[in-house]
Amino acid sequence: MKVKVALVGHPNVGKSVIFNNLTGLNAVVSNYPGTTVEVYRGSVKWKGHAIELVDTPGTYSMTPATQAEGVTRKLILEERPDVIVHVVDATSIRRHLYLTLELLEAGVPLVLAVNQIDRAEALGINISREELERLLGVPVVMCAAVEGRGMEALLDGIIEAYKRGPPASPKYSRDLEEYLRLVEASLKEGLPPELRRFSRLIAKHVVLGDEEFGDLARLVPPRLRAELPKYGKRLALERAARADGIYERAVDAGRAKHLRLSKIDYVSVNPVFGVAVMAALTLAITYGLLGLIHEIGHRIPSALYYNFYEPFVRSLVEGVAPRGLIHDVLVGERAGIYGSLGLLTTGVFFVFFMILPTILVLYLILGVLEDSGLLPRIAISFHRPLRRVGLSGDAAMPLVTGTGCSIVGVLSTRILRGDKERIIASFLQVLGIPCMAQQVMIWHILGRHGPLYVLALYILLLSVTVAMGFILNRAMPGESAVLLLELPPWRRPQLRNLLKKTYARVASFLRTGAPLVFLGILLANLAYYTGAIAAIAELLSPVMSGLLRLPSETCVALIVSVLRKDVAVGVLGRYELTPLQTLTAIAVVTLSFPCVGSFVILLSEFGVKRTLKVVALMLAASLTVGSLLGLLSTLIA
Ligand SMILES: Nc1nc2c(ncn2[C@@H]2O[C@H](COP(=O)(O)OP(=O)(O)OP(=O)(O)O)[C@@H](O)[C@H]2O)c(=O)[nH]1
Ligand SMILES: [Mg+2]
Repeated sequence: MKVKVALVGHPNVGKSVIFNNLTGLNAVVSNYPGTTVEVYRGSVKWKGHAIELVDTPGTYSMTPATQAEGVTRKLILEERPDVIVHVVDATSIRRHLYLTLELLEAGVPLVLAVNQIDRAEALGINISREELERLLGVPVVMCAAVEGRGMEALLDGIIEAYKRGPPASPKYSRDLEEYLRLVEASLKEGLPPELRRFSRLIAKHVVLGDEEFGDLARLVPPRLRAELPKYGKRLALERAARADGIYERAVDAGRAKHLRLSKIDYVSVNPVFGVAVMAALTLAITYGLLGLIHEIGHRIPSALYYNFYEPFVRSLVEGVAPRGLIHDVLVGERAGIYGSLGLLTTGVFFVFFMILPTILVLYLILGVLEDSGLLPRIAISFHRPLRRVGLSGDAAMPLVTGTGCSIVGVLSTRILRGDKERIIASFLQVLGIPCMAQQVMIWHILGRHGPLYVLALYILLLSVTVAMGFILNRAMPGESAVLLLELPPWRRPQLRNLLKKTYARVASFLRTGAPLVFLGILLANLAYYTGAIAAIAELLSPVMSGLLRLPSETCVALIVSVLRKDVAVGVLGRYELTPLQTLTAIAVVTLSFPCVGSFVILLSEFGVKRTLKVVALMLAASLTVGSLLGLLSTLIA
């Protein structure tokens, strides 16, 4: 028998850990709300049943406030799972039971998975499984997913719920139930056939004033419609009271050690001190560590490359094709990383000897930050400054994710409330936050002139990003963002999870990024080989040398930047540029367009029109900054 099961629940409760445990797959797990923003699917065989599991983005209620939450509701309504597993956090179960009731009322077989009982036990919180089962009328399973505890019981619970069929919906007071019945009856005809099964649930959403079903409210006869707000309030209050009642009876947290804020929490959420400490910390992480890792991650791989790899490959290729197109494409016409642009020399060096070792370490560090619970605390202290640019502290997580790769970062903006905040957060990261691979290159190319230039570049990019944020915040209609971030508990990062996550991220770079690196290098190489570069350079010369004060030929970096910005920065290594020119070129490359990967994701998330606006703004920013730096070059010279 095939059983389709959806894992649903608040963010950060452990849905993805359960999903991974059961399916053996690797959905990303992190200790902050909003890790999962897309639906993941997997399957498991259990006692003769083929269970198809769906991991969903965390949602606080069945009335979505964010894109990510919308994904979950859509899944429930449109895919109609056979069983819903509601995963809750045992240490804060009171806050979750409202959603349990909502899910019960959806009329889909339900299992309650009370997860993280290891923490609840440590805190002295006692939860009666039997009492919860009795009060809710659905199977209840206690688990500690990180320890693999309760997974078999969960599978049994799923099968049992499936066999039992839809649970009884909780009954509210008589007149409310009667009102709901009338509203349901008036809507039923107007519902598309596939939604009729959810007519009671949808009636409740109409009563609650859910915008998504606003059109349906018009089907309600005027006499009833006038009472919608009154009964909406009643429904919410009665549901909350019911949830509280269940909690009081099933949970004993009387002698629990309170989940107190630790000292560091006070520091990190303090508006003045917090920002200062956290800003320093953030800068230290991005700047200091990158510099340090550059040293360590660079020396050994470089030695290996120059002493063993390069001579070997070059002699091999020269034995087969001593010169000509094939020779130049594979190992470049000249020796040296930046002179050659060969696929087997420059390409392999960039990907395997330079970017790979560094991002490996950086992703490990990012993983520790994510899993410890530190990052969301940083996010909170950034709430006030971020408000100035139309964002909230919630946007800090997608922005941090964007320092890895903005493809992932833009997707993460789905956890934000409101379109305005989503667009600004996406735009700012494709504009001013270089991806990890590009940062590695920046250290190589600009770092040659000294770390101060790298710092200057970061400050410049930050200023442009902030300025753009100010402008967008003023120019775009929409309310200012509110902070609703939930602080996750402090946790000791688990090595296994760190390694898995890092592996997945690095593998994703190798799968989707690396081929583009090679393509970019090939493109640049052919541009030189065929002489096309001279023609393009002449065409672009008024901008390149006139405005930006760069050798016209560096336009190849701009062209390649459409594919990969790390390669674009790398190509600059070929030229004899002054430090200021290098800085100018990198700033222009960074600011000018999104790379092809980010472009595609912007298109799919925001559509053609808004994406083109983003590109136009980026070009404008890049030309402005480039010309100012060009002017500075002239003044200095
Ligand atoms: N102590 C403990 N930690 C757990 C348990 N289950 C999950 N965690 C931790 O809780 C955090 C969140 O886990 P995820 O699986 O990413 O949570 P999620 O529900 O998928 O969260 P979103 O994707 O944001 O909706 C991670 O740091 C996990 O290691 C558990 O049973 N015990
Ligand atoms: Mg998840």
